[in-house]
Amino acid sequence: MTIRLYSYWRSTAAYRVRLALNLKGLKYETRSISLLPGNAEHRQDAYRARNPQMLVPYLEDGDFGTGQSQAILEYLEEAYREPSLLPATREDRAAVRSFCNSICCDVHPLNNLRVLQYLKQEFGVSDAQRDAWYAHWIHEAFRAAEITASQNGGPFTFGESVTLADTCLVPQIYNARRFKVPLDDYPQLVAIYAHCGTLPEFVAAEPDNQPDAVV
Ligand SMILES: N[C@@H](CCC(=O)N[C@@H](CS)C(=O)NCC(=O)O)C(=O)O
Repeated sequence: MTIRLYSYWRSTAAYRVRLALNLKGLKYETRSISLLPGNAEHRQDAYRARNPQMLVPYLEDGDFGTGQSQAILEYLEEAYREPSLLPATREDRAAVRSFCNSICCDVHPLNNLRVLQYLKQEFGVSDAQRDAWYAHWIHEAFRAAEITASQNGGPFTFGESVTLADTCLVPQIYNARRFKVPLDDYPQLVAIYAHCGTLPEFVAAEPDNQPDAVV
């Protein structure tokens, strides 16, 4: 069965899915969907017919398809169990999912492209105000993430094993760096990011290494 990922190189949500696919050793085809204002392929009929939510990522696995990165990550975890990206006990799995939600539900929706564009277009905020908004929500989440990750000791967010938490954290750090948010207060998160950056599965998922990257 062919696995196909509708993706955009700079999308943090698509980056999470690329990481999970790579960590599970799954081969997949990339279909690039440009989010650039001039193109906005995600808003065009062809893509909308596939994903009415008009967001990337969207995953197809044979005849099955779904959007929403968290649903995709959970689907991959159930469909391709080994290697698992969740811990063995339900308590530990809850902790990983809680961490993932703190990034994917509490930060990303406030900081994604359409929200930042809306702030500018509808409320006329300046670039500096937009960037302050962005940084505020990063700091809110990263303060807590730093505590959790420090308690777990590294090299990954939950200790010795890579989990879904890393597939959510690493793209959000990439994005925070893109927006030049100072990360000095988060040495453990930065160390995890650096460690993950040495692993081929993470390198292959990096935005700059995607077929549609503009670098
Ligand atoms: N909750 C969704 C969020 C997806 C999302 O916001 N994707 C962004 C890119 S990271 C997007 O498609 N943005 C298009 C837009 O904002 O118009 C998920 O986790 O998949």
